Amino acid sequence: MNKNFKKEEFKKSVAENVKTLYRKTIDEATPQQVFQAVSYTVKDVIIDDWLATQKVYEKEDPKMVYYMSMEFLMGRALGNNLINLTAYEAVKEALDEMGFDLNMIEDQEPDAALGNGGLGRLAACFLDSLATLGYCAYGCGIRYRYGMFKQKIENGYQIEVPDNWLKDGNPFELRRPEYAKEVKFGGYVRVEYDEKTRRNKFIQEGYQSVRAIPYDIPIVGYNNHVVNTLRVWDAEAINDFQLDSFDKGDYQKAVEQENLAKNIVEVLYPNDNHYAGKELRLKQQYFFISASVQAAIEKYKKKHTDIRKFYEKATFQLNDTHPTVAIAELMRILLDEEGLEWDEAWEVTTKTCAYTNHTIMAEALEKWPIELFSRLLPRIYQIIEEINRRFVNEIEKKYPGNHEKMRKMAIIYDGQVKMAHLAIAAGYSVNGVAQLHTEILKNQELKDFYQMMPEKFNNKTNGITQRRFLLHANPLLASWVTDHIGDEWITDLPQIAKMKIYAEDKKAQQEFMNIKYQNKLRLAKYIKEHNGIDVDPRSIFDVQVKRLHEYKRQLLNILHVMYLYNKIKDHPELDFYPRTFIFGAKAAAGYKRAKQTIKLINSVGDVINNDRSINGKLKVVFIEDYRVSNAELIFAASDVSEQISTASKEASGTGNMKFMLNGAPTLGTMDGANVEIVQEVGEENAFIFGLTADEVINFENNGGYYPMEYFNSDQDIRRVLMQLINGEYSNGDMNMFREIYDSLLNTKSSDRADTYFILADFKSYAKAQEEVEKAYRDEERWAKMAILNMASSGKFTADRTIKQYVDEIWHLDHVTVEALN
Ligand code: 26M
Repeated sequence: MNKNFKKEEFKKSVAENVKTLYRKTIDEATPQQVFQAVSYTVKDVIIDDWLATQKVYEKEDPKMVYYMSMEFLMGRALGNNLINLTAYEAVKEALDEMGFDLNMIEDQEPDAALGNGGLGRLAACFLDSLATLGYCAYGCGIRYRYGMFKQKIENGYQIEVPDNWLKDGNPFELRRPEYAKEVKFGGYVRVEYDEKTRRNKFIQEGYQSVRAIPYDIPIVGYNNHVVNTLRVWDAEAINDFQLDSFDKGDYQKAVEQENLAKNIVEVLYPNDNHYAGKELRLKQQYFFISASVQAAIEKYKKKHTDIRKFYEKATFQLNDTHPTVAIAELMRILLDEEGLEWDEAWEVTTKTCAYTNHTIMAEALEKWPIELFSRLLPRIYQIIEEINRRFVNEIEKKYPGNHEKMRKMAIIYDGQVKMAHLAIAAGYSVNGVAQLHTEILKNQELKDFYQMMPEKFNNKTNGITQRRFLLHANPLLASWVTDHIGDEWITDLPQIAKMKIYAEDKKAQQEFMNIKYQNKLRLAKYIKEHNGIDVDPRSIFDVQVKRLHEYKRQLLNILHVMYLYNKIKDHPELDFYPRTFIFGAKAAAGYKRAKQTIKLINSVGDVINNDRSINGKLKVVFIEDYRVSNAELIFAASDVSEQISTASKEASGTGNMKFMLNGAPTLGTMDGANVEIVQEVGEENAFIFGLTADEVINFENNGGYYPMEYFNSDQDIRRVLMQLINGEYSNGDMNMFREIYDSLLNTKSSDRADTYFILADFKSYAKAQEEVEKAYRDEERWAKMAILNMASSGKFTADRTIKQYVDEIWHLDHVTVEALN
């Protein structure tokens, strides 16, 4: 418990804040106002540690990592900050005494949803681990005015509602206008010979520019006084409207710059694993990268004179290719502003930048048309051309006369700038995010690059923070674990293995199942409030929550629900164990098939949930607006973790780890980190089915997959598919789900039907689901499995992942911070 939290002082400070912020007494304040007041009080405490941390960094000058990411899916800050300050219980008590419930106050905070899904949430978990482990780290990102859209379900369809998350202000952020940077777009490059240096000078002219203003958000380490910084950039116009400007050209330009600034940070692109090639997206990328790289160089130069050693004190981790323009921006500053020679600048850059790959989905690869790229970033484009020229020379040297290699590996080819190729050519490290994924990168997707530069490639299996996803999300289970093995698991998750000895202990099994039941009641209440659906907390909570994507196969799940429903209707006498299928998923706004799948899930739910004849044995719930804050409730209450992607397609997955930590066995394919989960917990404690990655890749490369054969030869499959087009779930509308049906069977387009092997895996999935039911009926067996899952989750802490990044890639210095007083 944090000793800086004196209850009486805390209460006084909250009351004081309500007064100065809202001119109200505490009993007149709305819950939102109390949230704000409490947050400002907490921020006060954080600020002292934040200052102390910066002092230590000043003095010790450790090597630091800049984690560059278009996305940071932070979720709520208040509860997490209290947890990491070890002040949660004290504040809960203090608020109780004031007549407020901390949970209710936490619920006033909007999620900071500056991310889509896995990639953005991973960045958030990494920041938590970096601070907790005592490493100097900056998150660099964009302060989107609107984050991930809020999802409403109307008539079964997804409606996107803007996420105005800043409307009541963000109490934890700090605006830092004194560190503003200018970022330039467009215009042209004038080359001028400089007699003095005997070098060409490159001068960008006729450009538009915006002012990047940083906002700093504190990242509190767990119980160690370390507070790091997430720096997100806002955009402002440089020449605030000159109303007296009679120069028409100037006036026009002022308006344009105003608009540029306003548009750049307006909204997060809500695409997940899909690249659309939008100009504004490239503007966003260069905007925050240019500002971040300028700031990093400026910070280095405060203490150091030799820019050629920049990489000794700083490293840039590029979260996928989205921030890859950092490579060229660093080159630009080193060449044009610091006056280095090409080779010197290249050495610094290639020792500074490292790249993480998060996907093998072809449609996610960023390839910018050179017309767009060179128009928006003329100097950056020149630099990339030169990087490409030299890289192509390297390829030619290594593979003389092999035009094929050049064609496949060049950074600029076919009129496009290929960002992954740039990241690999210039990065000193290329990592995948789970063992299987890294092997696929090395042997399939990035084979040519691996053969040429094998030393760059490495794996860093993802992880999650147990502070948010167990300690905060599941207080009952967290206390139970602490009561048995002490609290060291909070910063040393592998210690949770000590719980293995309780897996067969009857009393412990009952306690575990009871905690799960309490959490299921909590979720059932949420579902009742939000969906109006009654769910039976004694039924199996079978949960699939993640972005909606065809490769994740929510469709396989709902088709199986349709199959079960048929079975129950045909055989009412069957002893069917009650199940609640819970879905949560946002579809990218323009992703038609994904949106149809949401409609299908809701339509199936409507029919099944309202069929009195099945006695509530089957329920289907679609949780609206799945996001970090309700995810915390959901993981804690889950019995079964659905991780059913087409093998080879899910790079890692991290939700799988959150379920495991909360004692939900995996029902899944041998994909991504599922493979390692099974390694840790044992096959007998997971439900594995489906094609392997090798089998999928083999079909993809050599053909031979014919989904129609399953349709022809399997009555159950045929019946379910026919129900997509016979109006069964659409009030007689035979067209509503026709496209889904076609996608599984018809090869109208050039694509193979059933791209994601749903029919191939259907029967083995159904079989695995039967195994789940059988296991669940045996309560002792189930409790044992669940406890073993939780107790085997030690590997999947982001603390381990970050240690590996530090030891094998970044080589950061460790710091410790003492409390100020
Ligand atoms: C690209 C272009 C334009 C707009 C948006 C994008 C884009 C945004 C997010 C592309 C991909 C994005 O995220 C991909 C992602 O979340 N990948 C997931 O990363 C996780 C963390 O490594 C893995 O666990 C998941 O398996 C992987 O799907």
